[in-house]
Amino acid sequence: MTGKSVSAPRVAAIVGPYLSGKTSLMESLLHAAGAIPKKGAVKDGNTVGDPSPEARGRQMSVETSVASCTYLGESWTFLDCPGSVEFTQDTLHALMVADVAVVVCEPDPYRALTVATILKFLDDHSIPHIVFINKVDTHLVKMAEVLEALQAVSERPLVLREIPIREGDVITGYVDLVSERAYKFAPGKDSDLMKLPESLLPEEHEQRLHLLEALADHDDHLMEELLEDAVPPLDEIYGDLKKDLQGDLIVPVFFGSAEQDLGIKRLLKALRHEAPEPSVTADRLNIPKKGPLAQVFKTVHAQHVGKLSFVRAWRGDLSDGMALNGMAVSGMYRTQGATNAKVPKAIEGEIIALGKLEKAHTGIGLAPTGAVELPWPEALQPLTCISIKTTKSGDEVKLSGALHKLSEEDASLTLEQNAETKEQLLWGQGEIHLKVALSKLKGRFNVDVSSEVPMVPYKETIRKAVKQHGRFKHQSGGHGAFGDVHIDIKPLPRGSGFEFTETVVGGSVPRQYYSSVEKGSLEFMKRGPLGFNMVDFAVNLYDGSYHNVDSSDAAFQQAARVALAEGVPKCDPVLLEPILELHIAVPNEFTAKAQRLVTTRRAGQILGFNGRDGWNGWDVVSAYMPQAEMNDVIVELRSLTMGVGTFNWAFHHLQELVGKEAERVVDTRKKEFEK
Ligand SMILES: Nc1nc2c(ncn2[C@@H]2O[C@H](COP(=O)(O)OP(=O)(O)OP(=O)(O)O)[C@@H](O)[C@H]2O)c(=O)[nH]1
Ligand SMILES: [Mg+2]
Repeated sequence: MTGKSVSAPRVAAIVGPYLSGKTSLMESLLHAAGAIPKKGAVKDGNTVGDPSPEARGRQMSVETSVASCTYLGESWTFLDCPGSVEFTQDTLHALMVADVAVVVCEPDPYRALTVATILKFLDDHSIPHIVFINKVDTHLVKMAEVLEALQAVSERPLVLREIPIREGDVITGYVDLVSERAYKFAPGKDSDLMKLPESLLPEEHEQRLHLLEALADHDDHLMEELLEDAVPPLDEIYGDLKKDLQGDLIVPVFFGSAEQDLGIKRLLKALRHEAPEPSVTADRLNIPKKGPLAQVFKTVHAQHVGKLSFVRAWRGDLSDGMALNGMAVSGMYRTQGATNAKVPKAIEGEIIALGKLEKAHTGIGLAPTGAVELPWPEALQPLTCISIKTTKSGDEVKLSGALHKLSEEDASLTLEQNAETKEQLLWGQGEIHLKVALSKLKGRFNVDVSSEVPMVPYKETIRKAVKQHGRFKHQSGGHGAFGDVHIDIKPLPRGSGFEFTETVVGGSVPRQYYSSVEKGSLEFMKRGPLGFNMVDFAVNLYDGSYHNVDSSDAAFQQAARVALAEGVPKCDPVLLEPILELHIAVPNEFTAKAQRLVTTRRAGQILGFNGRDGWNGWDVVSAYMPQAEMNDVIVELRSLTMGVGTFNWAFHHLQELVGKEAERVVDTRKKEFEK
């Protein structure tokens, strides 16, 4: 190929399932481009990606790492994204600002499903992407099977760009299907040209034709050439490859080994020639043309420099000190893994971290003329929670400040002050997600917290009506206290809450004390005879008596409480437990397992199942599930479904809970009050 002009800085997001080798691939790419003299390894904890203690400690990516290099005079930034489904939020954000995604896959057809969710996001957003089948040094790779399995989870056609050359079972090189040249892998270097093995010719012809046909689907001229058996010129093929990747019409497939540095330069070259320019990406995203305009895709509260807003400069250049969204940029940094180097400016296309934009949030467009709203994915719904407390009293303010910062960094991590259980709940995407948050609290903010399984906000109600008399009489020193009421207590249908009425005749209770009786009832409701908030019942005040001097608001409140304390236990009290409605999404080979997950839990009830809207081969199982049974649902669902199953949930109704489980709950509650 000739005549390539120098591109503006481009961004490739490296994505793919958990542990497929993304951090290793970034390391290899940086090394191949000459950005690092020596490669680190994930197991040695010295890669450019994953610089945080949480990532190092777990040998997994827990957030997106940023690093840049120059390859053949062109600037690249790689966003090494976490693969674990619990850290997906960061990955989606990185994809929103990337020109191209490299989807790193395992060379194992049985693992193809684990790529489904990310491919769906790429397809839905028309983000150009390349598949890189990694770890070809380890497996006896059956390329056709891997490709077929991946194709089953991709809406876009996958097209092999190269086929493997093998010695025995080992892949030792590749044949490029465009140039029809054969190369022997040379770790870390450009592969050596070799003679195309005769035995590969039939496969090479077949796969090349397949590639050309995929391109011809979007190029009538090429289609005519193929029909006429004419040989299409290479420039035409390269032009189509570039155009079709940009339009997300095809997904080119490469293979290699991040760890052994095989096929890495090949991948870099494909990126260089075929990945879209930033201005093309900005147009795809309908970013307004007028610059300067940058978009925040990641927020970090760094220990020494304070708040950093990582942005992609979509239009125009940026410089330190400039005003964006009414705030002055204070410090501009180019990030390379753990290090932030101060720079005075950044040019269009670059990824750069901007200091001290205190009011900027992830997703927002920054411009000198003020904030620009740009399309951005919604925060993922939290799936599990823990109840947390500081271990040192006096740390509460520090904790809430730290949590505020952590959820600013990660929209899928949220804090809730639960009014009913009085607990502080930390919500997230899974166990590891929450554990990592706790370790950040300790490591970065020096706040120690203990965590517990959250309480279930049980309620209670009654099943029978009674009439009850309640009297409060007290004589102490001067004037006394007197209140006297007759009330009806009766159950109401589910969801009614509490109702207060009065049918007093003849002024037996003066009007000004009606509200006192109501207040007394509301006070009593906070803790019914079983120990929980009462709901779905009514109190009607129909009679009573008063004393001219001794009656008061307080005395009538007290009388109402006396009446309820005596009356409610006679009304057949019953516990109510919150039931959630779940929609569990799984590939349909796991539908039966998802249904079993529901039915094997106490009071789990299947409502039905349907195809998942817009998701080929997926089902959604709808179910009711007691909140008390929810705690490890996500853990079990993931272990049943290779990690890909997920669900959304909402509170649905309260349901009576009787029998042993109810006794246990009431008993535990009693003990809590005795503490
Ligand atoms: N044999 C072999 N192992 C590899 C290769 N690439 C990565 N690995 C190993 O796979 C494991 C995971 O590698 P990472 O680079 O951390 O994978 P990742 O995709 O970044 O993982 P997450 O970000 O946590 O999803 C490590 O033990 C690597 O040494 C490869 O090409 N060949
Ligand atoms: Mg990683």
